[in-house]
Parts: sequence; structure tokens; C-alpha cells
Amino acid sequence: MGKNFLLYLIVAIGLIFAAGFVFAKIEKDTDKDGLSDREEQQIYNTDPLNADSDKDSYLDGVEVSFGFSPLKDNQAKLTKVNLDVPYINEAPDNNWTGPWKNACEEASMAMIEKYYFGKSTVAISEAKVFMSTMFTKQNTIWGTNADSDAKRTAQLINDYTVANAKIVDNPSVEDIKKELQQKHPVISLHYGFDLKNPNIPFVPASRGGTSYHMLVIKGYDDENKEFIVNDTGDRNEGDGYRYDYDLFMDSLHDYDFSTHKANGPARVIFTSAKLVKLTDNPKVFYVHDSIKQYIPNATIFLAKGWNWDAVNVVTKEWLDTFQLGEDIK
Ligand SMILES: [Ca+2]
Ligand SMILES: [Ca+2]
Ligand SMILES: [Ca+2]
Repeated sequence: MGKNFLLYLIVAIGLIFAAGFVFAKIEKDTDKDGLSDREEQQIYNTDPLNADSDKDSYLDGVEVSFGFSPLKDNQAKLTKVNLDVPYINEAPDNNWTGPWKNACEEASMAMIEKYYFGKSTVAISEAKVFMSTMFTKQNTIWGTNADSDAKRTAQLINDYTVANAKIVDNPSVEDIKKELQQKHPVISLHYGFDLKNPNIPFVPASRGGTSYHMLVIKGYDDENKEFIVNDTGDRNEGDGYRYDYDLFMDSLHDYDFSTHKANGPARVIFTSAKLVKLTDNPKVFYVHDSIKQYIPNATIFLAKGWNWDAVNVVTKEWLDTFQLGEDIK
């Protein structure tokens, strides 16, 4: 029975693969316009049964990815995005002692990891497991888990999560908005005191605090000129807190190990999923740097330790920006 069972398992996996990754938790996109039914109903207020809600000949999903409104025709801009990023506080169970009181980096990484797994909520225990793993990795690599700068954070994301991380210096508001339009949350690094968030007791540099802070940008609102964020340090209103564009951009600073202060360059981390597919094509690719590699079968996919739930649907326009590398072996 053991041998036969193994054979059945291999055949079953093969069939599932041939059927197009039905294991992957891909959300239903009834009208095949690149936005899932849930996104259309909950985020963009478009018609999940009409691929071109505003009848301007451009698909709803294509419009969103290029920053145009899927609800207003002509060249109307997409004035608001609010991605479904699960909220995780840096002290998930409200225990503000070490290492949790310094865990804005781990909470930010956890939100990115869980977002690309398609989760809109995360249990406290689950968040703590991921964050604890990240504490341990940092202790092993650098001997400390406090004050991880952009470089360390990007390294941890690239090596230990289902997401890619890319450091970007001196971003503009438009650069960040473009990422959000592609459904990519952005990690931002701050001299926290300058964020002037009354719910976070930052100690200014003049009184010896580093005020180094990290959070996740999940949306924008042009009407009010605000970013919509998941603020890791705000225990009252962290989920969907809003910051004025100018105040937010002025507070961007990386941590500088030479000065032990958050007075480095203005810096953010762009993110994307490592495992992607198009909405109407079963082919799954592994993307990293500027390369996309086709994963030819389920056996190879599973042997890499990958998870179907981490496969994200992307637009053809975005996938086309990657060069085709060798197939994954
Ligand atoms: Ca749709
Ligand atoms: Ca639609
Ligand atoms: Ca349209």
C-alpha cells in the first residue's frame, strides 16, 4: 500500500499541477479583469461581473495598475488606494518590554509576509511566531535585533520571506503611489519624532532618543493628501493611520549605525511577491532582481519548500518588465 500510495500521490500532484495550480489560494476573478471579486467589492467599488466598469475600453485591473480610475472614464486618475494589509503591532499582546518594544522592523516584515500570503488578518500568536523567528535570525547574524536599518531589513525579507525587497533612496510621493497601484505595500523608515503621532511616545534626539521607526504604507488618498499606513508603534489607531504627504516625506530617514541615530538618507523599501502568475494562465514564475524563472512542475515547486498560498496574481504589464531566465531546476 505504501508504494501504491506514493504513486497515487505523485500522479495526483501531477494532475493538480496540469490543472493549473488549483492548490494556489488564488482569489476568484469572475470577469477576468485582473482584480479579484473581493477587491472589486471591498476596495475599488467596481463591478465584479463587468471587466470594464466605466466602459472606456480599459480593463478595471489594467486601469488600477497604471494609476487610472476604473470608475471614471477618460484619463481620470486613481485618487485612492487602500490595500488589505493585515495589521500587526510591534507589541502584539501589548507587552512593551524588550524585544517587543523595539520590534517595528519585525512587525513591518510580518505584515509584508502575511500580505503576500493573501491574509487580511493575523492572529497575535501567529504574528509572534514570525517575529520571534526574525529576532533569532538577527541575533545569529548580527548579535542584536534592535535598530535594523534598510539594508538589514531588505536582506531578511529577501532571505526569509515570500516577498522581494528593494531599497529605494529619495523616493517621490508619486513613486510610492505607483507601487501601491501595483498592489505592493511599501515599508518606510523614519525619524519617528517628526511623524508627530500623538499615540507614540517618541523621545527626540535632543533628549537622547533615536526615535528610529518603521511602518508599512498600504494606501494613499489624494483628496486629503495623505498616506494610509499600518503604523507598528501606534497601539490605538495603528490600523489605517493617516499621515500628511509632506510631513511623512520630510520624516523619512534610515538608521545610521555610525551615528546611532535615525539621520540617514530618505529611504523606503519596495516589496513584491516572489511567486507570481497571470490571472488566466497557470504558469507560475519565481521573480527576483530583474529576472523571472518558470517553475516547470509541482515536484520542483514543493522541493523548494514553496507554498501554494504564496502565489500572487500579477498583471502582464508588470511581469513583462522582468527578463526571462532559465527554468527553475
Ligand atoms: Ca474582476
Ligand atoms: Ca470588474
Ligand atoms: Ca475601464
